[in-house]
Amino acid sequence: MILYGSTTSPYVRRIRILLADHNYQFEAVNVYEDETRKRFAELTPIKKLPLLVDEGQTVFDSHVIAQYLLNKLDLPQPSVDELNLISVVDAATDALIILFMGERSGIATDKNKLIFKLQHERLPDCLDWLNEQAKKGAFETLSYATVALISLIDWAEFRSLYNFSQWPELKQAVEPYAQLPIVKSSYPHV
Ligand SMILES: N[C@@H](CCC(=O)N[C@@H](CS)C(=O)NCC(=O)O)C(=O)O
Repeated sequence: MILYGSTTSPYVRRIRILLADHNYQFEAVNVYEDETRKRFAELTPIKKLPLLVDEGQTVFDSHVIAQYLLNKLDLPQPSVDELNLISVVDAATDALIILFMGERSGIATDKNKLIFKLQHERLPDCLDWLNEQAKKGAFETLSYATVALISLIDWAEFRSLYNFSQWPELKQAVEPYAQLPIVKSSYPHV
């Protein structure tokens, strides 16, 4: 099993945590480097990380990879409520990726541009909703939704993209997992 990824991507980290106790090969790919992207394009037209190749089966997208692995490892599939949590974490993660890419492209990412305005509005709305779910105990086990939340918060803080202090229950929800070996060893780094 080969996981193509990076040591910073929040989507890749979800899969690394899911595969914590399993044998696999990790292939680091810098998708923003032209030559590497060209070679990566031979494996995937999407050219996004993560990508999994297992016994000749190529799997695109972290969600499909997660589903594939849960099946393969005989683990329970997430409930609709859990999938909703994941969708909202995704929306916040994607919003921050868009802002990050805007900054990396040298574009002002303030609310004067519709694309960035939408992300600036979406982020607090998603975090408010997740914070309410956290109060109801939604992240009390290390489910895949919790893994997604950990990956989002750590990545956003690592990249200095967002301050989560307005959402204390979210910070508290991920705190109990911070010292787990796989959570520590997969913490984003360049
Ligand atoms: N929906 C995708 C999102 C993956 C994603 O956005 N990956 C980023 C890294 S965090 C990427 O590869 N970006 C490269 C690009 O946009 O060209 C998934 O869940 O796998």
